[in-house]
Amino acid sequence: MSLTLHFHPLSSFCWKALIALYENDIPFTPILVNLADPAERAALLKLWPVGKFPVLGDGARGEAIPETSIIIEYLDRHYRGRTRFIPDDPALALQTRLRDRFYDLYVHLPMQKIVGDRLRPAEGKDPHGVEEARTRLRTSYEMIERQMAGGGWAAGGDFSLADCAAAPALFYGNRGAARRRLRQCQCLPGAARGAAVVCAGVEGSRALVSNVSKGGLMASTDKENTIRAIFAAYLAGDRRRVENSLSDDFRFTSPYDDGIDKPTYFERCWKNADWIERHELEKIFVDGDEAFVTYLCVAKSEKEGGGKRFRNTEFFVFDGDRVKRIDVYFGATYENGVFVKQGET
Ligand SMILES: N[C@@H](CCC(=O)N[C@@H](CS)C(=O)NCC(=O)O)C(=O)O
Repeated sequence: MSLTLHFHPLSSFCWKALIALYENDIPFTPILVNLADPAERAALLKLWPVGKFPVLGDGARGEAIPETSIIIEYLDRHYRGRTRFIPDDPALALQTRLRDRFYDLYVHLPMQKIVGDRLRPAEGKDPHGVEEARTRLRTSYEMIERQMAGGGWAAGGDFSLADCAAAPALFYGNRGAARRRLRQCQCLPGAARGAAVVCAGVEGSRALVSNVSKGGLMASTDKENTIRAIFAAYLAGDRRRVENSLSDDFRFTSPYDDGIDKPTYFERCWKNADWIERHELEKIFVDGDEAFVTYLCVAKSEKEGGGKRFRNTEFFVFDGDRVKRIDVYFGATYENGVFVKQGET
């Protein structure tokens, strides 16, 4: 089998395709596409001139398949596994496709509109479009609340294409149905649960799933999401996204940096993050415009100092949707589980 998935780890539509691949344990090679890189963008446009990911490549059949719903139906047809994404029954199949369209068009896209607008610079915001998206989402959530009142999956009896669409779309939601839906994912046996964990894990966000499923204020979740998005963007080398999340009068303080400004921060601190395996965001406490984050940073084992782990705490101050201050407090360092005293690394 020679499947490739052209994707980006921050793309929620890519999670939809990943859920289907993991759900049925279909082997594939992930190809990370950095749209800021002209060569990588050109390669994606060659596969799908619309320029959206994910795109599934199938070397064995010589095909490139865009659009998540089509990718998942393609997998269901050509790489069938224990879970059927589209039921054989024609009426159920229609219902499944309808729910898939519903989650993509009326939950996922408005959610992206709202989240995307937060990352835009002040002069590029679209309040009218965001208001429309909020209205659309409200209607959709009400429909989901009604539909999910009796439990079950997004299109009825079994996990399907509709659930692959629903999970990333609801991931950012903070409403009853979303919470129930995520809780339900966490209680699943076997493969489908794996799929739900993939949805949460792609961005290293299992904690967010449990926070969302515990409820919490929308405003806190928004700030929390911004913090998570900044960490994920840092790891993905997405400088533009980080820049857009920081206010122009941003200040950064650490044991090495005394209140440095935004340009100095990028000059000094914007390093290649390819030595980092992951940030495990262990705790995020949001209180109004302020937040504390404690995380474990794990280095890639093949890099110099491999396997190194250390824990930092960062204090965030927000100005509206953007971060205007970060203070970093360094924590303990461990190598192979053994405490390493400062000054010895
Ligand atoms: N309808 C498409 C939507 C895909 C989509 O919107 N992908 C986003 C990432 S979540 C994308 O490619 N954004 C890059 C861009 O628009 O330039 C699908 O289901 O695959």
